[in-house]
Amino acid sequence: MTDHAMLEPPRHWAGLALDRPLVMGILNATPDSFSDGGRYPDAAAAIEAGLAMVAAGADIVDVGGESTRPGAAPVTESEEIDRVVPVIAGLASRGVVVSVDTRNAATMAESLDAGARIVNDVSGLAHDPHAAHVVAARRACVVLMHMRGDPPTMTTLADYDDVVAEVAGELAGRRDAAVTAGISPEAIALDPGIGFAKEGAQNVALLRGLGAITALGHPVLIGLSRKRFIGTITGESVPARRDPGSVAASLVAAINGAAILRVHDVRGMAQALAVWRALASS
Ligand code: HH2
Repeated sequence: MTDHAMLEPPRHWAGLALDRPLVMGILNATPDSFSDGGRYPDAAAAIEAGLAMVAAGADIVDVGGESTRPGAAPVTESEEIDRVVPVIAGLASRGVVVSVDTRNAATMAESLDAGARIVNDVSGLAHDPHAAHVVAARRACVVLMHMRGDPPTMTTLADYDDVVAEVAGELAGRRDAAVTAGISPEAIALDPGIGFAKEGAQNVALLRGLGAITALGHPVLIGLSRKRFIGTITGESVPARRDPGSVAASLVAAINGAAILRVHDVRGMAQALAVWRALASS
């Protein structure tokens, strides 16, 4: 880790300049995501929603077809492909930078062929043995997220002596595996996986200790939007009402070095970042 601590922060990722934090809008083409499942009746409605996110300030639209909340119903790869590929094709053909939120190699391949530029894998390319090859062969960018186990088992695996050091070490291991599989280091972003095999205080420790992850030399993505720990802090039990707290926590993550913020409330996040940058530079 000492070597990586000396790396310069990356300046570009996925063709986007990293001179300011990027906003990634969440577009769940799922019937059962924890806060916004079942919102779009068809691909056309989801494409409209993605374009509205770009108009509101999204730099990237993250399209997902499988909910990763604990207890979510599993989907087959072909169902997942049917959900995401028409949406990705529609957005990419209009010039939108699209990421696909999937753990499955076949979905990655079809999505990249439909115009997605980024694979966002909550398993850090560990779930599907073919995934790293698909990303490497297509020279795609990838977000490697930290998780332990899988969504059904992860809540039992939040056992850490030093959550910041262990998550940084395990992420470095996923990064090394990706590079060994032929993925360029410049294509890789890292994500500590807020809420995935982490309990409330562990999420807070990771956001405070983000420097240990940015020191690995890759752009860091933070996805905390509407998650349970925001509910614990604010007392808000309805996920869709947690946007103000989510924007505040994401802004703190940006101040602590996060390069990409994955949020539902794109307009609120873009405004918060614009105000912070204007005040910080005056
Ligand atoms: N969180 C979720 C899904 N994908 N990807 C990254 N890189 N980081 C995250 O923190 C992350 C993620 C879970 O949130 P959401 O997509 O809103 O819900 P669901 O999994 O129920 O679709």
